[in-house]
Amino acid sequence: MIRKYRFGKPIPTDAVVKELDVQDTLPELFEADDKHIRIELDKDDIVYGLGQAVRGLDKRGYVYNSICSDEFMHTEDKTSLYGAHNFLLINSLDRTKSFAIFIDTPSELSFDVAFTNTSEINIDIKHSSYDLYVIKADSLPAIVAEFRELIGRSYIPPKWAFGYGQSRWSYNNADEVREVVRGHRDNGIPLDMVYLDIDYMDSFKDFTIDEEAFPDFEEFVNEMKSEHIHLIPIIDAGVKIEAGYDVYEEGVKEGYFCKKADGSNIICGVWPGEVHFPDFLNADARKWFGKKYDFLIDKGIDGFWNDMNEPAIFYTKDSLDTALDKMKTYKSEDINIHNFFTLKDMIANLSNNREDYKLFYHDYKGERYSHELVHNLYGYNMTRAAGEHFDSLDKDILMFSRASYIGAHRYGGIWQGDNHSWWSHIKLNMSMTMSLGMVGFLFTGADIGGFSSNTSPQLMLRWLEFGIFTPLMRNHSAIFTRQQEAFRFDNMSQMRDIIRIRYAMLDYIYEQFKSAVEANSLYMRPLSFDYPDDMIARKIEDEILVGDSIMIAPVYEQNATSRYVYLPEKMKMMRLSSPENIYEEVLEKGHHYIEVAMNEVLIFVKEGKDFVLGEANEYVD
Ligand code: MIG
Repeated sequence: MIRKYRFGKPIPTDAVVKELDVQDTLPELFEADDKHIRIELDKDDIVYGLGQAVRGLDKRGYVYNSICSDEFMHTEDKTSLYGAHNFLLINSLDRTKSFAIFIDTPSELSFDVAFTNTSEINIDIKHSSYDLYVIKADSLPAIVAEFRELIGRSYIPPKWAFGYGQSRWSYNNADEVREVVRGHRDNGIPLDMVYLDIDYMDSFKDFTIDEEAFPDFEEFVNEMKSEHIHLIPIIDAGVKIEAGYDVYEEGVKEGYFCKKADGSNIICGVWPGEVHFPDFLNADARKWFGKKYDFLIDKGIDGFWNDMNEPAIFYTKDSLDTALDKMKTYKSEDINIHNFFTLKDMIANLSNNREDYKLFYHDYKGERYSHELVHNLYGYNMTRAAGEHFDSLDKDILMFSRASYIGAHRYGGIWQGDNHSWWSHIKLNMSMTMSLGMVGFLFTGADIGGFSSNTSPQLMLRWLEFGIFTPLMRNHSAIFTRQQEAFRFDNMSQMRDIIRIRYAMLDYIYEQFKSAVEANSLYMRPLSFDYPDDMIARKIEDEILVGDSIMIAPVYEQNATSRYVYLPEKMKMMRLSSPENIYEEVLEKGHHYIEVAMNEVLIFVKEGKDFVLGEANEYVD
């Protein structure tokens, strides 16, 4: 049962797809007003939720901020990442008391989840006005299903998008891409996608191609198709300011860019240099931008990733000008330790400065809103621009994005952003994938091997051993880091065998993913969902149920060759080092300490459930 409460005059978000009557009596344990919600927690309550956020699966014990942020250091002290997913699911020991809440507001809010007070959740809604949904049902899966029904069906990508993808920021030309494809094909490493980062564009302009680096792009797309490779180009939010560039000129002419109070288009700095930001909240601008993807679709492209859409702002022209003027005054001053830091901070604070969100406006549903008030809807509506256009075509197109709000899950997936080549980020990938499913983002995955920092052969291998189960399976790394394509490592043949396991499981993964979408259930979920009365299973965060039949227990510690596994019921353990090398053993319910050699994956099959491996092809289609 879902109950809706309204505080103030909320700005619509289009997150939910169902109209509900507004109630007036809040449930027990709740206190709420325009700016604040307080919920009492029992000492044994587990608090799931928040989709994309740092720390473990149980969010209890920290404070999180819902404000879409270009955050490239996913350390434990961070309070926000790229998405705003205002959903909490309280798992109570007394099953009948479990419930979930969704706070629907496009502006910033903070969740103090038993951080200040150990037995309370305190939520501060910065700009007041919101819809509160309270969802009750008799089990965790039923609560999630009701919520997901409220927010609408999740996006399903084409089947080939469940294959393996290779990406890197700095595939600089067609020959480098060819080398990557050869490296996989020659070594029998399955591959379906190669991603193109901003390097393929002409001067980082959306919907252009660097003709020197990628001569005859259409022909190249075809060549790749003949190798069964889909090229997946990136699209950034900002549009370069450049006379003669059609996207820029049309946007200016039609008034589709975000404006300052004086009516001029705001000028910001991102990769292309100075840009304008399309007003994705404006339905006409959305339609216009969506059609622009045809430039690449007409050349045979059938997948995209949308980036920098929090939006990420390196600087605004105004703030940079002010800083440059201020710099001049420093020239005539003695620099001492105090003004040195003021100077240093002044430059550092130019990037992703929240004050800048007050400087521009959106034309949204017939009203003008300060960006600050609708910030969390920006990335969502960029995904929607693409998704709505793709829906109008008779083609299956892969789409995933960086920034998001609940609702965007109907138009595309998300990847988990700029993680690091750290062991702790395998763990973060595990918990985030489960939390994201709860809020509808079933199609998700992290940069396997880690985006920033240098990966190691072992980290890469272990990460793949988990990554073969995530819906989006993409190896991606940053420019200037160690090359991390599987074929570059001396343990390449082990990586190949692990990736081949993914392909042998492909039908299982695809079918289970689709049925999770249809049933509004979780493709990846914690044990507590299936074993609610098992007090040990309830607290376990590093074993994951994947689809109906299996449970996994990934290794995420350096040099570990064994790990603790709790079995909530008798299961068949499969220990695989390739689709052909499988050792099987039936293990009893209870505590186990299990060996997992560096090149092995553990899969536990539930009793009475089917799990069959198919053939491991080198590509899906
Ligand atoms: O400021 O396009 O998260 O995946 O490789 C960095 C370059 C911009 C951030 C994305 C990352 C991508 C990178 N982008």
